[in-house]
Amino acid sequence: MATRGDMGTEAAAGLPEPGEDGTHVTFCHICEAVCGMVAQVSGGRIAKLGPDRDNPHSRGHICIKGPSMRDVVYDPDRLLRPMRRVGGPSEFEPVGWEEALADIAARLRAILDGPGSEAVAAYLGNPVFFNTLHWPVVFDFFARMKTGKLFGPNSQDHVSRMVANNLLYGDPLRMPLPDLADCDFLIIVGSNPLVSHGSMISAPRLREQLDAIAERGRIVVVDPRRTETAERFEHLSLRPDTDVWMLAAMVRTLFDEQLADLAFLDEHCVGWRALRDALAPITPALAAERCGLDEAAIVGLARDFAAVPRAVAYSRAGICRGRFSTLANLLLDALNMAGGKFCQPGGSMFGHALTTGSKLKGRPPDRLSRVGGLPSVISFLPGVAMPDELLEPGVDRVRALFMIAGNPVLSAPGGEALERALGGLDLFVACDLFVNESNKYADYILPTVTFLERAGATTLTFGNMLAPYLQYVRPVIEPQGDVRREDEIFGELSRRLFAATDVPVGEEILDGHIRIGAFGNAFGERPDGLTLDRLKRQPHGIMLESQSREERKRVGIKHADGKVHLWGDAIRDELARLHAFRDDGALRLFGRRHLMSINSWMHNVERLVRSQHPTLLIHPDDAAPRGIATGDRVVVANDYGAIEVEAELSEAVHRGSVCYPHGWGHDGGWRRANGAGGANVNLLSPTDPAAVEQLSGASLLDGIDVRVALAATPACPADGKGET
Ligand SMILES: Nc1nc2c(c(=O)[nH]1)N[C@H]1C(S)=C(S)[C@@H](COP(=O)(O)OP(=O)(O)OC[C@H]3O[C@@H](n4cnc5c(=O)[nH]c(N)nc54)[C@H](O)[C@@H]3O)O[C@H]1N2
Ligand SMILES: Nc1nc2c(c(=O)[nH]1)N[C@H]1C(S)=C(S)[C@@H](COP(=O)(O)OP(=O)(O)OC[C@H]3O[C@@H](n4cnc5c(=O)[nH]c(N)nc54)[C@H](O)[C@@H]3O)O[C@H]1N2
Ligand code: SF4
Ligand SMILES: [Mo]
Repeated sequence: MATRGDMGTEAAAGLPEPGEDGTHVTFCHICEAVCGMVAQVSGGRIAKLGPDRDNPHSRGHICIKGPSMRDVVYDPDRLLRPMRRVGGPSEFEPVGWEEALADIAARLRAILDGPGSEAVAAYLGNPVFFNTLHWPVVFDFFARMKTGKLFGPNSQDHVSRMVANNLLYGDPLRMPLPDLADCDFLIIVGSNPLVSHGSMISAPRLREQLDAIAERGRIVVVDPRRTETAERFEHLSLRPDTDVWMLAAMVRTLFDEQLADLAFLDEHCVGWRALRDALAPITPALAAERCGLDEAAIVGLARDFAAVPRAVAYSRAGICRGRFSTLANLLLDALNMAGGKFCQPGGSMFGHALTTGSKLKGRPPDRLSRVGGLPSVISFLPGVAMPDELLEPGVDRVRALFMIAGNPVLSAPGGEALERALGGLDLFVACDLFVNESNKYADYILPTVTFLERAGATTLTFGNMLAPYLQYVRPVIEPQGDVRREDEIFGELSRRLFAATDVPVGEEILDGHIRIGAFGNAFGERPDGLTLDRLKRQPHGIMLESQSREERKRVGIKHADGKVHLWGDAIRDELARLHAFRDDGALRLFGRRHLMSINSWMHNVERLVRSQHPTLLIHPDDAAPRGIATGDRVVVANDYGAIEVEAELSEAVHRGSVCYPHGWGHDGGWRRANGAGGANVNLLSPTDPAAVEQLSGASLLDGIDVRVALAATPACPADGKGET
């Protein structure tokens, strides 16, 4: 088998059954690091969750959120029975599964027989995607219903990166990764891995890897806030949503100063001359003015980058939700290309594919939103289109919605309109662990298992692992109360509505993917290869042998000519739009994450939430003319909304910008979270489909123009949506 090193015995013998007393092996499904954990079970309950030191990938790394999942499992506010809404929002009473499923199936049948499948939509939230063994059943159900309207966090997360991938490599899902193990100079643009634990990179011991790079070379963090990562390494602070200028000027500098690797560009890329010529007007002086940076800093960074052979630029969420995010992501890769850093040791390269060419069955074809004509990307329509899709009259208006593991009222733009829309649906079914700010409008909330009550595999993040690693885990405990797994729920709905006899089985699909993939046994042709059965016999998971860079490049680039495309009409048009854009110098709002938060959930866990206190970070130079001091109540407002929050003066944020975390302002069925304060920052995010990047439909979440002023009367919420 293509495994690396001695990764434990090929036997799961002695491991307890789910719920049995003893030590269980699992991994944390909260973030992309997928850290190995062990669970002590006693009397059928999880007594403790801790690090799995025998996990060959994370080798004992976890953060505080992993063990805190125990508090989620046993949270007194957790839903343990199906709930039916009997009054206004949050007014639920328990109902039996049979009654709930029968009513849902009957009402869905009526909608499908009436307005039809265009009237049915689904919002699939972030945690669904970690449930890799069961999502095939969920997608299969929506495919049977011919649901073309899928929503999710995509447009609030990485959609622009995907559009850039598609332009560059011919496939939205082809993500280049930084080769940290061999890198001597890393530029991080818009990511805070010491807090987020990495995104589009799955590497649980990232901090060690970054420290090692800094030891042998340099790390420069480009960010409007001196983040935890910036603090540890070098920081270059810029005005939010201006990176596109800096990156363009850096690429231009490489060409201008004969630092670009032209032979490399000729070998790997097409269109580089057109890109070079188009970037000529973006001088470092112009970029410096736009970004609030020194010209010398931009030129110096470009020169230093070119001079180090093993160097790479990496970006994440911080440059994905702006006005020019597709172009910014594309230029970041162009910098790697022009520097000759692609497909080189210590440079950027695609990750490993478990299987090549396998498409998620049931994923609907891409389409445009009804209002605004924004595109879906990998089948997901943009968040800004969601309220209109539910509210705007027409035969194809959404009347029935499924929301699984999502909370768009807090996580997406247009929370207020969305609340109105959710309240007016004919049928709204949610699957969640809690009553949250979105599903409190549901007709039914079907309670589901946590990842500790279901089997799982580390396949979501496999393609982004710097060192490929695979693990399958069994449930640690039996499902609590009367909760069910998503595959049970949606398999049952498929049977009731469509008399389905061929509902997919997640483990069979995974086994097939493993077998036909690069590491698999090819159904016996490569007897040493991997099968799901073999994987199961190595409970701590296995490290797989890396494929060569050349092989990954060959498989990774989907353009017919096998080259990276650095030019095209879309890029030309985006550059024209950039040149026409005028920054009026308003205060710009951007976000931050906290180690003890995960998006809009886990705020009900006392030990996580008690030390958190969301504040609006504002630079003293911006606070002084407004008469704002730390602790003051301030109103943050723009044309889209207003929130009242607490101010905190901080020199860590770039002058002319303010920073506030998302996922706060709770008003759901989680009592501790409701009392945690904070406000829903996404009420300030533009909801007009014309106001977002048309190419990707990315929500504008970082770099929003706002006004900030002292609140007129303390404790009098602006627009009724302030902190409690
Ligand atoms: N503790 C914790 N970990 C998490 C999460 C969480 O909520 N909490 N969420 C998980 C999820 S879903 C994701 S997608 C990942 C995201 O992973 P990351 O992208 O690493 O995480 P963020 O903290 O969002 O980092 C974005 C950074 O971009 C900066 N930024 C904002 N605007 C700009 C800009 O215009 N230009 C530049 N250069 N930088 C900008 C912000 O200051 C921030 O430091 O994190 C995951 N991990
Ligand atoms: N302003 C601003 N907004 C942002 C971001 C930002 O940086 N700034 N980040 C965006 C990003 S990157 C993301 S990914 C989104 C996330 O946004 P969403 O995906 O909409 O929501 P989450 O906040 O992750 O909430 C997840 C819900 O799933 C439930 N849940 C947790 N585990 C499970 C499970 O195993 N099964 C089921 N059925 N339910 C479960 C939780 O109780 C919670 O109600 O937020 C986005 N919103
Ligand atoms: S870093 Fe992410 S995967 Fe690891 S324990 Fe923390 S939340 Fe879980
Ligand atoms: Mo995300």
